[in-house]
Amino acid sequence: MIKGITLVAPVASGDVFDKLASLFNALGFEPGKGWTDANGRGSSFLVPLGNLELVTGRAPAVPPILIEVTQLDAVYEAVRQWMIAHFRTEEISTALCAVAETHWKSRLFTVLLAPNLQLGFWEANDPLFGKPVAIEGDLSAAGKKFAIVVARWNAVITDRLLQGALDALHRSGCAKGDIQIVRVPGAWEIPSAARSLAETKKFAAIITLGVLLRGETAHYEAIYTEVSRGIGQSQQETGVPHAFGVLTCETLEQALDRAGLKAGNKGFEAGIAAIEMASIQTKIATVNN
Ligand code: DLZ
Repeated sequence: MIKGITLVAPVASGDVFDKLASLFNALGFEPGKGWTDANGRGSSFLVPLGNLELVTGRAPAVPPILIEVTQLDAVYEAVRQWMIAHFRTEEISTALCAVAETHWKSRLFTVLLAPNLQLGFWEANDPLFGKPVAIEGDLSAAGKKFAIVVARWNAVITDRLLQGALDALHRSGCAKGDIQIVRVPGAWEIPSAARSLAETKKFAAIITLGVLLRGETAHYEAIYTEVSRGIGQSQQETGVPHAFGVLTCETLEQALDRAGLKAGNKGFEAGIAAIEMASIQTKIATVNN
């Protein structure tokens, strides 16, 4: 199955290589694995979407590496500032082209960062073009407060879920001081703590994390039903989004797989869901009738 696409861009010298890595980090690219061996180095930068575009006939006059962004003017300014720090003034005027309209309903600017390494940054004039109009949540957690309720029972797994949820919040811009973690004895106690937190109205969303193991939990079905009902009810009655990260598994191994081994980290997924729902709530609240 296809997993992703990698464009390999040779860079002439180690010095330029380091400078470019600093620029891409500053622009907010997520760092990939990278490598070093006796013959060279590689730095990789991850983006949320890849797009392999085959072209026939006259190729459009754009660099082979095109980076789609939001807030093109802010990206232009960030690149310009970076170039002021790393290039001579006369070099900048030829390497960095101004933002201009394209013939494909978008705006674009190009920058020649090194010989054979020209990038184009672009933004569609209508980002919703071709998409049904819908309210969608942003994945930015900056400036919002989140609460995490995590059960101590099966802590070897819930600790991993907690790390996943924190990873999601931090990577999305949430400040450390804006996260309130509450540890409760077991899954049974999650709903009441979640509700108390939600009722304070201080949090944009609540993330609930726990693990119920069928083989080891007496009245498993009854407990699970109550926990999920309680979390759902708290969400509905307080209007504060609650992300559901309570695992229900047959075995410990299955739970470990869902806490960062073979099947992703459900804590991370709950964190992302909370961030998205917090944003959706804000947008819905500002919809004009
Ligand atoms: C008692 C119990 C059992 C048997 N199993 C679990 C479990 O698998 N996961 C979990 O989070 N908690 C479990 N608990 C603890 C209860 O959730 C609760 O904390 C205690 O019954 C005290 O009210």
